[in-house]
Amino acid sequence: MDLKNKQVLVFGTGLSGISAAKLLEKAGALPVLFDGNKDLKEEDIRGKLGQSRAKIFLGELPAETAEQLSLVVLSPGVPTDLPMVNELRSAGLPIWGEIELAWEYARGEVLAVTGTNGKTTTTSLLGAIMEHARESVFVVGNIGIPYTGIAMDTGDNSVTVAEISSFQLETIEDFHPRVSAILNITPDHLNRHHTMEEYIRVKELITKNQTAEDTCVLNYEDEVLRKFGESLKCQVLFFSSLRKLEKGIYLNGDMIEYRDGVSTIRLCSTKELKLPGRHNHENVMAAAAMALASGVTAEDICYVLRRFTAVEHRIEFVEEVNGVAYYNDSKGTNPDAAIKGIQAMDRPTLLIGGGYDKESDYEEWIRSFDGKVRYLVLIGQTREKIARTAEKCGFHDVVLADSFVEAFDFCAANARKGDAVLLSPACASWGMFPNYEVRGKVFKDLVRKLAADRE
Ligand code: UMA
Repeated sequence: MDLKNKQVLVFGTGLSGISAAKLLEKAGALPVLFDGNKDLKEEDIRGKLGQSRAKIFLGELPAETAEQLSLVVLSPGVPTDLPMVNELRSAGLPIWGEIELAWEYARGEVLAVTGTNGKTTTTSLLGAIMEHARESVFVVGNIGIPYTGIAMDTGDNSVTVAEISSFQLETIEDFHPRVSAILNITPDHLNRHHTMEEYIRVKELITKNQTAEDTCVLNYEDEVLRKFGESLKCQVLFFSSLRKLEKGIYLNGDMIEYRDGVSTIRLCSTKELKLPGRHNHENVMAAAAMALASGVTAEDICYVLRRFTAVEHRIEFVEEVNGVAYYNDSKGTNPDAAIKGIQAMDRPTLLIGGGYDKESDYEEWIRSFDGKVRYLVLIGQTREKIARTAEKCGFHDVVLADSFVEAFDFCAANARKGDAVLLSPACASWGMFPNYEVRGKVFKDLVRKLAADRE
């Protein structure tokens, strides 16, 4: 689409919106930034934009401005069924997201990762493998680096490794990864997608434009994905942590093996990895499968697998203070991710949970405590809902805290030598923090302050 001198609405002025507006300006378009939050300050937004001709509207978009638009670019956090978005769509405007906008200007090969959990670890690991094996590599997307920010810097030899959320997939049109992966699909973001069927449909959109020359990597142990694999036009590479596959990548005891249907290549042992837990072994297999599909040698893949360490905020060991180990799993933003957080603990745990309500069901999470949780300390909008579920499941050691600091202080005061304190909230941070990264950083700062005070 030729956007020269065209007015393009950028909906949302967060990370995504600012980056999209900058790209549009470089492309010669005239961005019109809009944010529903009327309390934002125009000068703050201008400060982030730098030199810019962009118009900015907060709270309301004048009808005469809407009439002059040629395209709408939604930030991922903006629901696609918002009344204002529906009106713009009904007026005949194409509704893109940041991924589609970036794709319009990007070159080279894209390797795209989605799934409910494990996306960030898999994307970072795959990024590290590609950086080891190829010259021009970019790691972008939901990971916190907008794809639009680097799209124009990519060349024909570039590889872009992208973490793509369901929010971002909803608005793709022509986005076409050479290799895609869907790691797993468990309930999340149901307040946005409304039904599980719709959430699955959106996740599967990652393969929408893939052809027989492309590859999709899928988790064989996820029934929905196993079935989905049968319907795909592109090549499918399965991974499994539970069984040997005739074709695909799997665990044979501790050994990660790849079988192309004829011969078997032994990659490396899980004992050599620095990423703990079965879920991480699945992430490793998915990243290795994607790298193999894009032509990286097994030797190069293994070199990186043996050296790669955990991603920040994902079951991240912070420090031991007075014999208590503190873990930051702020990225445990849904029950399934938080189950992996508690499963990774090997000692009595004081668990901080709760936050923004995404209409999740917390029963399975509480049932996964397995006698390990000494106290569940709850914060945020969901605290009463989770406390009721805990009660129903027969788990009574629940404490309600009025603030994040209060929750932390309770844990620090009540943890015994040999315990763990784990922040793994099963909820998004919104309402208390701008994002999970800030929540994790606040937690780590509190741990470090505690350590300094005890010295
Ligand atoms: N806004 C409106 N109306 C709305 C909703 C939001 O005007 O109905 C405005 C807000 O007032 C705010 C702006 O939109 O000013 C925020 O936009 P955003 O929520 O899309 O956030 P960004 O800062 O632009 O970050 C987005 C992603 N955020 C979300 O998907 C919620 C980031 O993913 C992503 O890293 C970034 O773009 C770059 O691509 C974060 C995330 O939480 C990590 N993702 C979810 C997750 O991982 O579970 C999907």
